[in-house]
Amino acid sequence: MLRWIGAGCSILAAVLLAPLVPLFLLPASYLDHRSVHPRPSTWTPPSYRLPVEDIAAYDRDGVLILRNVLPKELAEKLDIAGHDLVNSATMHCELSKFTGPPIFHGYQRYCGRAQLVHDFLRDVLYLSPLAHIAAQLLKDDGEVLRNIADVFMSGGQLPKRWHSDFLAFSKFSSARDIPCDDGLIIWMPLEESFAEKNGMLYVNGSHRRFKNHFTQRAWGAQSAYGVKAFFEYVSAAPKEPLVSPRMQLGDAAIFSQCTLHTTSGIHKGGIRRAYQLRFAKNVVFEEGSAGSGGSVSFPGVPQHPEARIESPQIWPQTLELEDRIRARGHVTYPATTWMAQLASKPLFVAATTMISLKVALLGDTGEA
Ligand SMILES: O=C(O)CCC(=O)C(=O)O
Repeated sequence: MLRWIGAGCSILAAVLLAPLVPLFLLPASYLDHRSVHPRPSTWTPPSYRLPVEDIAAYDRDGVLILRNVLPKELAEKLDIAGHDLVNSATMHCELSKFTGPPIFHGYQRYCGRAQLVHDFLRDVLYLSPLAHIAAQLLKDDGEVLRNIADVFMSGGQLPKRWHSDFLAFSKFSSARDIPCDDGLIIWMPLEESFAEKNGMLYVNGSHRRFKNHFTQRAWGAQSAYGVKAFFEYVSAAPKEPLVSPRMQLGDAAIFSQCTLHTTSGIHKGGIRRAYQLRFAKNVVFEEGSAGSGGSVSFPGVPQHPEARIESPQIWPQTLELEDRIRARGHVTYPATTWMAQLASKPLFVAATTMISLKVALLGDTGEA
């Protein structure tokens, strides 16, 4: 009997994973626009001293909009990379969609760890002052920061879906007391972005309310790490006052890992492209960190055999070993490594494949 159930599950998994097969045949990375990894090793990204008022505003609101923060040359590179990612698909980008939260399958292109496969995005990470800005907002610019993730996303009608990125950060933390101040997201539009064009909405002050909710009540901080309690909170939490910024290429919205946010869900034509960098301090990679305790566990991109290069140390300086690997060029994983990575979480991948098919057939209307 058990053998029959096992065989049935394998056939079901194979059928569900079959739509992914063409993705393994795509090119590995983006070869049209190349640049070299910054030298020397180790490398410290440029400085950008934030006024104390900006730091105070970020602490108070959980979101800070910086205008024109990317140097012109890097803004141009970001735009070029964005066109490359929209115009062509790679194995890395297409498969990374199946290793992250399924709420983004309505996006026409989703690329996790995109800086590994496009040099111009790597340049935005290493050559911009964003790491220094993150270090000041995370309270101490002497502390070690890792770029725990970077994501490129684009699409037309993008679904509205309130959430915070807390559970994605919890995978990289051993703390269980909701360390909102340990991680932040830097979100950058690649063209003008505003509410009517899938612009982002942020709930002002929601980072503090999130922490208070889970630490000051009987159920305790630990419950914030469970998907169910987390999304119950998100759905019941007030969605005001709203910050709905009009932004353009070169600007950045910086928000706490605990800040509630969403795309507006309003679409008046054209696609919207955005790139984001996530920085965290006190990063741990061990199994058994808060997020991997059964609460939320995405497969993630495969891991480089020599170093944690998918989440590189950027501040106060890079690491020689990681620089050495990046200096060799794009970091790509063979199809067999991707297959093994996806096979490590077959139920997750089967579920996310089904969601992806459903979204492709029926669209994704998101929340009202
Ligand atoms: O860029 C977007 O449309 C959504 C980004 C977002 O909500 C996230 O990455 O958590």
